[in-house]
Amino acid sequence: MPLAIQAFFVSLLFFSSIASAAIVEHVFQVKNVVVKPLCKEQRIPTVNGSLPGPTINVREGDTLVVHVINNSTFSITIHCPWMDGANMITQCPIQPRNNFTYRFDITGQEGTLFWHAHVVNLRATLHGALIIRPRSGRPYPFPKPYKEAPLVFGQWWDTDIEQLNLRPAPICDAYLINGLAGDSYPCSENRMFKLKVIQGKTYLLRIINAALNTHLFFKIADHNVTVVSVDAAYTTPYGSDVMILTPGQTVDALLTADQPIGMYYMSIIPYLSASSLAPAPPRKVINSLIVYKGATSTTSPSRSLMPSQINSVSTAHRFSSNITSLVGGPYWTLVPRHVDEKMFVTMGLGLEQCPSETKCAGPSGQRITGSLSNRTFLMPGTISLQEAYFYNISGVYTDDFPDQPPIKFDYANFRVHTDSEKKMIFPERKTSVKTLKYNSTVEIVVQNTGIITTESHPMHLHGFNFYVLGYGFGNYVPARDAKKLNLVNPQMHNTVGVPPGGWVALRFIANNPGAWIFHCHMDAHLPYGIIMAFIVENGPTPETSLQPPPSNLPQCTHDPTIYESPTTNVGLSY
Ligand SMILES: [Cu+2]
Repeated sequence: MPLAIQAFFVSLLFFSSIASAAIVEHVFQVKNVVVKPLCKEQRIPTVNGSLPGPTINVREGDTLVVHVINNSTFSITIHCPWMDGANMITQCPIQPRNNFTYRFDITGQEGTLFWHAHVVNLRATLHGALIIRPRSGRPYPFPKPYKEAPLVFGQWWDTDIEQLNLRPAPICDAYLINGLAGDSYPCSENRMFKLKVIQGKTYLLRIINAALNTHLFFKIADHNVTVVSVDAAYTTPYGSDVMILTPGQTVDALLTADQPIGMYYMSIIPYLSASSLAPAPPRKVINSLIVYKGATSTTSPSRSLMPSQINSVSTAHRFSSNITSLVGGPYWTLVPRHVDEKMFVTMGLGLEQCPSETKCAGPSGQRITGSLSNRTFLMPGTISLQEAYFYNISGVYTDDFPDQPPIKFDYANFRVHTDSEKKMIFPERKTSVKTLKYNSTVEIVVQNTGIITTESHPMHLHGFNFYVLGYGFGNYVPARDAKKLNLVNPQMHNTVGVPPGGWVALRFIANNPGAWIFHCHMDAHLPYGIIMAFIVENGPTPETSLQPPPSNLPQCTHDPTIYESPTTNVGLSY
């Protein structure tokens, strides 16, 4: 069975009528090639034969055109109202031997994003950097770096990619930095990414966590970095010796080569916040290298002391909660004070009945699932959500996603005392959406539950950036926590890690008409259904209304086996 690949570009934010500075055109040939990051050769799908895939360089104001030619055995899609690439949300995937051209106006955003195939197995190898620089003549809001370097973190399974369509995904075999496993793994000791630097110069690292399922700490031996942008939104310069990136997050940071001439490890290590549910990969440090000009290779590189399991949660929280937006910087906007829609959404794992004659790996022999406000999202089967909305086709979804979970309980310290609490373990399976008026301000408090286990879930919203007004541990208590929210300089994100057993408060303006999903960016959790969708109604003008789909929008094949689980679909995402 061919797998459906979905290429989608995360969060195309604001569509404006400003004339484009340039048209940047790329051809993405999706084709299978043989690679050998560890000891065995593996055949993997790639874009243009490289892992990671090609870096796209644009300037703010440009139009990006990506011709996707699907020469693989997989089906594909990419993302913009009709090009969001969210499989079965805005379109059906591009089938093998078919093509589709995506067009995006890159406006109102600068920094680093990444394009990727959107579902479990294919994003593993189909991803790359999307770098948006200021339009010509406009400086960065920080000192100009001497050079720039993308650092793309990936996760590697030393197996046939088609074997990865499993639920849940097996433990990975390695992590890669710019496609290389480095000296922590067999057969790859001498293949390590090396960044050559000149003492005294400053470099802009464009760091992307393209791993499917793992938050990663990143640290450079003996060097501090200054974070200047997260998720392509400028930050107040923030000095740190360590950073955390959830799957899907990006960080731009300045590194000054201010140490004695030598070699220094740049390392990542997984941050595993779940308390014991799934077997964890061995905690191993994965290395790349900074090599100063003039360094001799006879001395061994300096190592970083990576966060240990014990202090990981506090280290991750310190980094995430200290990032603030660059007030008055490019594209900075005031936080809207008036809120039209207030939502309190519980998020976490749950169970569903194990089908008869099947063995399920979850607690009590059941199958693990997940939910938002006790609803497990059921992907539409035969037509995308956006087409169902646009053509007014009934029976595809219900417009009843609730503003509150069905009951109040001790969310973070879940224990079953009552029958209704027991029901919280077995969420309802439904394709339900919340409809928003154009330009309404939405506040969402996402509350992590302790059902099954607490874990940091990186929640990602398509179509919008959101302000992160606050993070906390335990239950969100409005009377106590609402007044502590940061309405002055909250950082904008498209992906945010909800602390294990804690909460985040988000706000966004629904100014992009269409169907948009809000989901956990750990691909292993997509089939769990930790997803919901918004439908943003049209605004008052044609420019603020959802346009008809392009005539060549890929159609569904009506082969339900392709769509029954989002794990079979991948998106190129930015
Ligand atoms: Cu998750």
